[in-house]
Formats: sequence, structure tokens, C-alpha cells
Amino acid sequence: MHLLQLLLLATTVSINNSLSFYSALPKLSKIPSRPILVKYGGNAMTSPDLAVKFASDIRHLKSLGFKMIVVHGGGPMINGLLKELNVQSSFDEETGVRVSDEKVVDCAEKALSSVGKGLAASISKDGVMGVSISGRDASLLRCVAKDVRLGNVGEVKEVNADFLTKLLEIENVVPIVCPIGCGLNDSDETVYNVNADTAAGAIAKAMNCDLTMFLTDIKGVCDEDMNLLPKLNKADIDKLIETNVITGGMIPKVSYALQAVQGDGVAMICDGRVENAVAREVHRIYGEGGGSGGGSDESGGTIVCE
Ligand code: X2W
Repeated sequence: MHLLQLLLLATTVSINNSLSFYSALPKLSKIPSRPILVKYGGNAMTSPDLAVKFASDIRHLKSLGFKMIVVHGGGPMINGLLKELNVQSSFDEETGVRVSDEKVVDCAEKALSSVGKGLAASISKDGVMGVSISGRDASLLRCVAKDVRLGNVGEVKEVNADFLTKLLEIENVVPIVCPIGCGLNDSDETVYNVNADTAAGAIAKAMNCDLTMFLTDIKGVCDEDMNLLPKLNKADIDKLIETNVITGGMIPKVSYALQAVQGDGVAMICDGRVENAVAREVHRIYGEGGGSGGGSDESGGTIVCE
């Protein structure tokens, strides 16, 4: 068999595999008119195979009519560039964010921009158009400094939701947002490094998302014995923080998840190491017998609601 025939065969097998995978998922009973936001963290990006499946899930859901928004991180990629360029940086113990002087922000912007362009390219197939935009474009993420001790780390004060809404109105476009922000006022020309969970929470709130998924590298929010907690509301979360069950980096994640669900939407903290996690969960939540208040034991993560 010629190389070209082999390649064609491999492509056909892979297309058929993904078609049969999606057709085996629960049938959808509704497609929300409000957007779905997926926060794709750097730690969930490490396997090329998972990354291909992530892009395929986004295309699949977009083609079904879901309004998809991706907000990406890239912490490990920023670490790599900082090391390569010999730029020193550290993480603040209290908040978990990267202390960011101008040089660090410059590296973060370069590394994140490259991650965003790569994601846009892998999503842009079969008619779907992934468009990578920085939070500085169209003043999408207007920020102030979170704390002078942290340098130019941005706290998002305003989101240009009109611009994102217009992008979503263009057929087949999936906005892919890079968490770099601009100043709150036009006179503030500071470039801000924004934690990607912070950016996702703020965008989800401003866009009134129906579902916000935080893909990470653990199975979800767990108890002391590492059992998954399938569904949590604000009162549960407050109690779990008070009793030191939810600690460290999970505290900001659950607070951004809660920020994202103001209203009747839901958020989900789930394991990005699971193949096709995005499509599986969306089909489960919007599938027959599901519903956005769902969250059964079959869940691949923790549902967070008000
Ligand atoms: C983050 C931005 C990237 C990020 C950073 O510099 O690492 C701050 O900490 P992950 O992969 O989602 O962690 N910014 C201020 O959040 O990426």
C-alpha cells in the first residue's frame, strides 16, 4: 500500500472513531442559548493526544449549536520561557499567583499568545474557526493591579461582553481568550498578567454563561480521603473551607467557579486528563435525564451551583 493510501486510511479510521465516540454519548435534550465557557489550564494541555481530543470536542459542540468560549492558561509554558530567557519569577504563597514585573509579564504574554495561536489552529478545522484573542484586544479584560506586592497582576474590573457577544454571533467562530489584560482607564497603559481562572470567572459572569468548565489536573474537589465531591453549593463550599477540607490552590478555583454561576448557571471543576472530558460532561449535563442542575455520581468532576 502506498504512503498516501495509508494516510487516507488512518484519517478515515480516526474520523470514524470520533464519529462513533460522539454518537455513543447521551442524546442531547436541549442546547442552551447562553454560552458555555471552558477554561483550559496549562496542566491539562500536556498530552498531545488529549489536546487533539479537546479541540475535536470544541468543534463537535460548536457544530451542534453550542456557543463555545475557550479561556486558556499556560502556566507550564510561561515557566519554560522564563527559564529559557533566564528571567526570575516566583509565586505568591498566599494567592498562588505569579509575582509579575514588566519582564515577567512580557514573557507571560509571549508564551500565552503562542499557546492561544496553537489552540486556534487545532480547533480551526471542518469549518469551525477558532480565533485567538488577547484580553488586551478590544479592551476585553480591563484590569487594576490586584495588590502592589504582586506587581502587574491584574484583577479584572470590566469585561467587554459586547465584543465577545458579537464574535459569538459570527457563524462558526469560537473565541479563544488569552488571560492578559489592559488598564481600566485608557490612560493606564500597563499590561497585566491575569490568572486564567480569574479571567474565566470574570468572563463567565459577564457573559452570563450557562455552564463554565474548569479543566484541571485533578478529578475535582475531593474530601480528606480523596473521594470526589460530586455537587457543591456556596454553603457547602464555605463549610469545607472553614474545616480545611478545601485548601490551597483549590480555594481560588472554587471561588471563581462560584463567581461564574451567579444566577442559575452551573460551573464544573473537572479532570482535563480524561479523554474527551468536555464532550462527555456537556452531553451528560444537557443529555436526556440530565439538566444543568444535574451532577450524579457518573460525573467526571464537581458541579458547583449557588
Ligand atoms: C498566570 C497566567 C497563566 C495561567 C501565570 O503567570 O502563570 C498569574 O498567575 P494556568 O495554566 O491556568 O495556571 N498568571 C497572575 O493562569 O495558566
